[in-house]
Order: sequence, then C-alpha cells, then structure tokens
Amino acid sequence: MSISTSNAAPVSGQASSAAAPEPEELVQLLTPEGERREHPDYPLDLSPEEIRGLYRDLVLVRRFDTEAVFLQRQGELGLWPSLLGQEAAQVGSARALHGHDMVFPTYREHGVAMCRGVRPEQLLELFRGVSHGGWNPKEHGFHLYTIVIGSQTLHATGYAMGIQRDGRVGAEGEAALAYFGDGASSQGDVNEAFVWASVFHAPVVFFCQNNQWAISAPLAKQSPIPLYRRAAGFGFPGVRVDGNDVFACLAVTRQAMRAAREGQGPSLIEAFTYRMGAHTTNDDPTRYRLSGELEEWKLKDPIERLRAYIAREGLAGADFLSGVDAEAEELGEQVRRACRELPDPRPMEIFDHVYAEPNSQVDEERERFAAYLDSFEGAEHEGDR
Ligand SMILES: Cc1ncc(C[n+]2csc(CCOP(=O)(O)OP(=O)(O)O)c2C)c(N)n1
Ligand SMILES: [Mg+2]
Repeated sequence: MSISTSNAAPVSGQASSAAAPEPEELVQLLTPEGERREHPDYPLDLSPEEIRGLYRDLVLVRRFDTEAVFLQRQGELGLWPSLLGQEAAQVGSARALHGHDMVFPTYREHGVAMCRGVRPEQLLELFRGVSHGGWNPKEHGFHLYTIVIGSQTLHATGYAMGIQRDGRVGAEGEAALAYFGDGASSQGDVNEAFVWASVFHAPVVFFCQNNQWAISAPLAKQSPIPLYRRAAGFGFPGVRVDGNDVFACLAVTRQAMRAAREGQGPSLIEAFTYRMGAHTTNDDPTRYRLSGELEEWKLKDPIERLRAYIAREGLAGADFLSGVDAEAEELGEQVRRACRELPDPRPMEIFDHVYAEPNSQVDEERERFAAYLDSFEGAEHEGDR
C-alpha cells in the first residue's frame, strides 16, 4: 500500500513576539480523526502488516507504562515518569532506526526502549532501586537513562563524531539519535551539542519531544519561537512533526537518520506532543495547569487516531484489535510479576560499574561501607554484602 500524504496545518497556541506570526508547518500524515494526509517531502509506504505492528507497539507501550504507574502507587517502585500521550513520538521514531544505530534517551523513553528490545522489567530496575541501569546499552543500541537534563545530547554528539572517525558512515552506516525535552532545549549542554554536531557534520539526529511542559514550566518559558526553528541558527535543518502521529514521526525520523548516515550532518526534529500525565508520580499537575488543556489533547490521542484509521481502511478485524488488548493485559500481569521478582542486589553492588576503571574515591567509599555493614551483628558473611 502506498501511503504518501501531505499537510501543512497551522499550529495554534504558539507564543510569538512577532506582530504577524507565520503559520507553522506541522508534518502530519494522520489526522486526529484518523485520516491520511499527504506530504510531498515525506512519502511513506507501509504494508497493512506494518501498520498493525505500529498499533500493537503503541498499545503495549501504553499498557506497560500504565502498569508501572500502578506499581509505583503500590510502593513497588520509588518513582515513575509516565510517557502517557507520547507513545507515537517514541514508537514512530524508534521504528525508523536501524539495529546498529545508537540511541541516547532521557528518562521517559520507555516506548523507545521496548522497540529496542529492552525487556519491560529491565526498565523498572532503576526505579525500583535495584540497579544503576538495567540493560547493556551496547546490546540494544540504547544508552542508559539520563537524569541530568540534556547531557545525553553531548554524549550522542561525541558518539556520532566517533562513528565518523571510525568510518562507519554511508548508506549502510550508523547514526546516533538523542532524545530530549522542551525544557532541556534551554540547557547549555544541548546548545553546545548543537554547535559541535553542526560544525563537524556529525551523524546525529536531535529528537525533541515537546510535550509542552518541563515539570511546571510551560513551553512559553523556554522559547518565544517554535523550537524547531532554533536549528537554523546553528546551521542545520529543523522540522516540526505531529508528535501524536506515528506515521509522521516514522517518516520524518527515517529521513533525518538517512541524511545523517549519508554525511549531510545533524538535524532537529521537534515532535509536537503532550504529556498527558504528571511529570512523575511525585508531581501533581492540577497545581499548575488547567484540565481543559488535557481534554483538548485527549482528542488528539495517538492510539485512537490509528485505531480509527485501521477501522476505516479495513486493515484489521475486531479479532486483531481484541487480540492486541488481550496481549496488553497479559503484559501488564507479566510486568507486575516480574517487578516483584526482581532480586534485591547485594548492598556492595552499588559500587560496581560506577567507572569503567578503578577509582580511588569509589574504592575508599566501598571500604568504608563494607566496614559499616560488618559492624552489624551476624552480618559478617560475604553474602550479606
Ligand atoms: C541539569 C538538570 N537540571 C534540573 C533537573 C531537574 N529536572 C528534572 S526533569 C526537569 C524538566 C525537564 O523537562 P523537559 O526537558 O521538557 O522533559 P520532560 O520531563 O517534559 O520529558 C527538570 C528541570 C535535572 N534533572 N537536571
Ligand atoms: Mg517537556
């Protein structure tokens, strides 16, 4: 099936100091009502099977995230940053990647992680406090979560420059993808990463999930102009995509990654989306935003629109849709079980993998902590540490 679509829809609600702001282009291939649109720059050919696959991804990712919120509420996790509403931005961009590409996430990219083959319970480890990470970044082409806002954009740029220097470029080569948020766009690290990537034409794509909020700080506090336009000042292309449209996110990311691999340098993708939940389970968004905003974005739900499209085009029957729902329920149960079964680490493991090479400060802290543990009666066995 050939699905080439296009649309240049104006984006509302953008703060701008200009007297007559130009309408912003939003790459959209699937409207909130589930209708296909064409865009001359972003043709996309997907088979019905691929479309069903994307739908399944979205539903499973949301179900996993919902279960993680439940687990936190029941005291099984210390904290959870929900991705609710951002499923299409994550699945669409992740499905555009090649296996050997390298992803540098923040802390909310659970959907990307699942597409990269990270097991759901591995994603919970950090938030249950049983490991520093949970997966091997090399194995999945997916770096560990980064809490220091924006720093991963520098890691991605450095990694991309390494790809260049190793000659792993070209059509079959590699590229890096860095995720970050609208709030992170104000960080020095992100702007430095843009400069380095730009002047070295590094094969890196910057994927900003503009979910409209940085905890309680609204987008208007980050920039008076649309974020994607900042790219021009650094000398590389920027594009705004409907972040709730899985097709558009796939098409735009695919093209940006191809350009990066083929030596055309970096680009910035601004996925215009919405954080439908709280910043994390520690946050109460009713303190700083109106419920009407959420209601408006619910009408743009990424899963609903794909389901509507599938139904309209007859791409799947009721049995497929109910089958995916059943699979999602099963996933929820499996995640809950696996979370509770995650083994507690030995206390001394906290000192492992801090640095790749020995470090005198960590060694000293390890010794002090071992002595502290040994001071407890009956805990002098190696296994207790
Ligand atoms: C360097 C740094 N400064 C501040 C924080 C505290 N902090 C955690 S999340 C966050 C907001 C990030 O917002 P955004 O980049 O839009 O990402 P989102 O959480 O919306 O996905 C802040 C300020 C931090 N983790 N690191
Ligand atoms: Mg944000």
